[in-house]
Amino acid sequence: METYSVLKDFELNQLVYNALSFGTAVMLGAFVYFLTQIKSVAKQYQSGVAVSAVVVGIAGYHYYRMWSGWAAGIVNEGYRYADWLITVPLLVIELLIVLGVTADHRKKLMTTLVPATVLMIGLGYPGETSNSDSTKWTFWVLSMLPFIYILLTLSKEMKAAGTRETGAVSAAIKNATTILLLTWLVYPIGYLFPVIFEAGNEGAETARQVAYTFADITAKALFGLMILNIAKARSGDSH
Ligand code: RET
Repeated sequence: METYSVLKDFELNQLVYNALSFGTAVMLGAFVYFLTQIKSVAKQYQSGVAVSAVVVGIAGYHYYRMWSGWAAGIVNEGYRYADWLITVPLLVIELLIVLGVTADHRKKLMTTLVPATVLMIGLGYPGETSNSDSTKWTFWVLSMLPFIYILLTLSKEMKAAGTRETGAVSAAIKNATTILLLTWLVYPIGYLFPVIFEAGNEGAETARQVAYTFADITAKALFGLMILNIAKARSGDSH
């Protein structure tokens, strides 16, 4: 049987293949775990944990498709961007549920933050799939505008929630803030690897795929655990 590989270098091709397989396994494992945890928190935070489960469930499907595509010698960035388009707004929503912002304020935040996430991902896609450095830079700059807005808004809300709360809740919010800010920064950097190194560089392509996979695992599964921590700490307070 003829085999196809995306990258000519066997080791690099295998590294990406393994990373995508690992991503699939972690997302599906996290999906099952979050499902078992929904009932472990107080009622008003259960939807936050449920959203975490939805996020890793959707990601598990997309990682499976990316991994099996890669195995067949095909790269389809559409899966990654479709995944982000659905899961990034959901991550913002799950965060706002457990931060304890008032319903009114949450609604207001969501009407600007959700469109901003859609804009950020939508503007990234044409650059990601282009081979031209100038096109990549143009869409990077455009996508950075909603990105900066989102990060500033979320870190302001998380900081406010961290000082509003005390003890375990405040500590759990601070941990989640650190994870969110650090991992989200990986994306605009990973996107630039093929621009920084010359186009078609296999090392750059490997680094981009591995960076995105690592960031996705952290931003979805590890962040989901942080959300669960906040919800559990809050449930302890109210019981
Ligand atoms: C792109 C394009 C280049 C500029 C920027 C980007 C940002 C992407 C981000 C993605 C976050 C994804 C998450 C997924 C987890 O489920 C689109 C790469 C700023 C921030 C958190």
